[in-house]
Amino acid sequence: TQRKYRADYQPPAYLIDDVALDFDIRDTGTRVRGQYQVRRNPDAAGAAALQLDGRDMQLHSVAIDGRALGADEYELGEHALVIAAPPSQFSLTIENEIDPEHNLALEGLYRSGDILCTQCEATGFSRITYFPDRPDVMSRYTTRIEADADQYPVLLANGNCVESGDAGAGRHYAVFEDPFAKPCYLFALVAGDLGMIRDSYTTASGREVDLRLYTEHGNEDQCDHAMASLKQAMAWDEDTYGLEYDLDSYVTVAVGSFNMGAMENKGLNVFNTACIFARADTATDGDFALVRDVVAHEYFHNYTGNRVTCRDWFQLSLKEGLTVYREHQFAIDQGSPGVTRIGQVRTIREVQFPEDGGPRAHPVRPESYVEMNNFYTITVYEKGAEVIRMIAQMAGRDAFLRAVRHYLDKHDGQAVTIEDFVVAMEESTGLDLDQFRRWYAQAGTPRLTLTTEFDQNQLRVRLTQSTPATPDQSEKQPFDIPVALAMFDAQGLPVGEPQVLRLNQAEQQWQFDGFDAQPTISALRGFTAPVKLDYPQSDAELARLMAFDSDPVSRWDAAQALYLNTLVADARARGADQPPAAAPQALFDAIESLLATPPDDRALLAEMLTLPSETRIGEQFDATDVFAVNGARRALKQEIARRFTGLFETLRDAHAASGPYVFDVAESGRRRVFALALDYLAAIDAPGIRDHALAVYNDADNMTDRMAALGALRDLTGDARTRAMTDFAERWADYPLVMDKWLRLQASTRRDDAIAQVRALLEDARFDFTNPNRVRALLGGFARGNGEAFHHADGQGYQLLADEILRLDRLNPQLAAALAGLLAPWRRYASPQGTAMREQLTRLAASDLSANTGEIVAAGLA
Ligand code: DPP
Ligand code: ZN
Repeated sequence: TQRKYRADYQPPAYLIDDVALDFDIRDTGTRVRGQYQVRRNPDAAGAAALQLDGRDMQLHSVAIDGRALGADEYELGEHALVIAAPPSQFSLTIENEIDPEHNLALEGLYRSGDILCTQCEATGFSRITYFPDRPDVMSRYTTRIEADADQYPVLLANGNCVESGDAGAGRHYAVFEDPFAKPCYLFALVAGDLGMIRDSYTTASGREVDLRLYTEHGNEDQCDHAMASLKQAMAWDEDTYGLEYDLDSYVTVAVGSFNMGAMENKGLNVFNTACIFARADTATDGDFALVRDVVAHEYFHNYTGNRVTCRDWFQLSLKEGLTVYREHQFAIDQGSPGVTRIGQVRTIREVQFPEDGGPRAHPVRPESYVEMNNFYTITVYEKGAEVIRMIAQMAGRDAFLRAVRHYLDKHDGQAVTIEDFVVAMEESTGLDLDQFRRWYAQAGTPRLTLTTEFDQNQLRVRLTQSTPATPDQSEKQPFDIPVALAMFDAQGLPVGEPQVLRLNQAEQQWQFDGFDAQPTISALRGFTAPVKLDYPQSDAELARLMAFDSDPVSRWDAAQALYLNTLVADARARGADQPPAAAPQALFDAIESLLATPPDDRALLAEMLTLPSETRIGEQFDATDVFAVNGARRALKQEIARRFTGLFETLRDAHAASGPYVFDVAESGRRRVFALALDYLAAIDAPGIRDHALAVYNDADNMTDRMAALGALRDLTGDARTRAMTDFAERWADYPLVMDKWLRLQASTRRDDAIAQVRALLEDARFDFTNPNRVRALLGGFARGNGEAFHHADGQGYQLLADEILRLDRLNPQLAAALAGLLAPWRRYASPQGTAMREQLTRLAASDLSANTGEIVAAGLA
């Protein structure tokens, strides 16, 4: 495998206008016959060889215009079939055989339970047949599927079913035509014995769209929320962007084994069941929101991704950044905008910033890769969405929506680049995005400092920026950064209008006049840019913003800063073996007044009372001392719980369920406060909390409250925990996704023998190494959710993870590589942890690794 560079892009030498695929599905293997109408690309210069990508399959024949080629007329390698000098226009026929039954990589055609399904993005199509597996070759597809009628009563492919019938010998067939030209990564095929729910949607212009959602029989009653979400998303895209669905049917299939969350194949989405199933008793509020947002995300891809797609994979953020942004706005419009935005900000800070500050830092538009699957990252997706959000903020809402329409109209049916998108934005909005483009090109999180001077009724605000070096980029140019700012007086009343400062040099200064007294500044309000802001504010100022700031994100952020001041000081003291640093009275006063006059939005209250995560605290250090950080966080949580025990009990009782489960903003906010109160009380093992939590567990009519109870009991010893956990495992034994919650809880339980516990679960019949959801629940739950065991000083947690990465890499390299990413940022950890992590990376590097995992390990060791 070779490293590919963005700068090396060449247009395809040949284009394929029409593709006819024929799948003959048998127990012993699937035969694929592809017929392609090929022509020389008039825009391509240079060599005229036709390169067809393909791997892990058996080639039967190659024919040009009906004439079979001899083995000396093409070159067959491990990853490609090359025809040196074909005619300038011809019909190419390829016959080959694949083995979906043994495809555990979950790319190409594979089996998930009773279902045969495909996953082609990024380059899975070349595991189905020989084809130019690149998104800038767009073709119209006709797909014929033939299979056993009993085993596979349902046959599906992209587009409209134009023919179906009996194929003799107990077999049947169906033919599909997709009228839209598409890249092969959007191809999909499904065959199985499936249950279905059905609905319909009438578009703004009055067209009727048939909506179907398939899943294995018996799960239909977990699909209603996904279907309702799809209709919400369709309406939202019409109302917001004026975009109407363009086919007669929209089909979704949920499968249990899937590497990603979901896939936006044209007209035939394939989803991980984890992003479809949601029933009150099996799914939490968080699951309901996830399903809603992923369903919307894949739907939004129909325009931003499918109608206008990427020229090459370096441009992935063209479709993902924009679609995540659209998904974010959709989620915000579903209610509780502030809290929804807080969740987005948390993801950037807790997941994207660590990536951007670690060995895998890369620009939103990467310059090179070995394995594309390693670049479906939080940077390409979420930072990419923040970049779009900055453009939208600079343009203003209506101008931005118009600009997106201009982009889609201009490039409809094309495979384009991020540069094309930015040009379209400039053309339509009139913005000058010349310097702004650096957000796509430079990796790393800009660090801003803000300082003020107040003198004679005049305020001077000084901002500086600098961006640390990242792999392959030592020098950084200044970014163009919108920094929103508001000011408040001592009573918390706004002074003047909120401003958006545009910081585009290394250092800039602004002057504001006419103050009676020095105002309190609320900076980077709403998180207007994905940057770290260093602006030391006094506890009193933070408490004031926490109480009065009109922006909920800023109120929450002020609370976070107040907590962080204490937590960082305490972690620093603990790391240096000094006595713990105590929290200031201002912090407890702020909590007290928050509890006395809580915001109407209950979810905001819960957010404001939640301490920054260990990751966020760790981010404040060059090298994290995990135990000092965990110790500081636990101590502050317990101190808050001790001081406010009575108030938390009141809060809990006032927020207990009083009727049947409903998923909406008010009710899920109430449940969050309830769970938070339980969690604080459990942190000090408050009298009666165990029995109370067990009663909540037993009486709940929904999974959100059940998980709140289990979460509270998780680290407590004794009978209540055992009874609840045992009941849970019995009750949900037949629900794999619910059992993932159980695996995750077990793996994240703080106990001395946590590692032995995880090793035992790896052998448990309820675990399945070939299923990515199980692996993420158990190993992800352990490595991300059980810091003290994973980072145990003896290094056994790292060794366990490395053992499993090696085992998994032979089955599912994509998933193994994702797990290896947990060891790669070893430099971010103080020793002995950092050194022990590196040892496991070195051990991995000495093994025979897949290209996927090899790339991650090499980056970690570089
Ligand atoms: N399925 C993934 C997503 O929608 C990759 N396209 O983001
Ligand atoms: Zn996407």
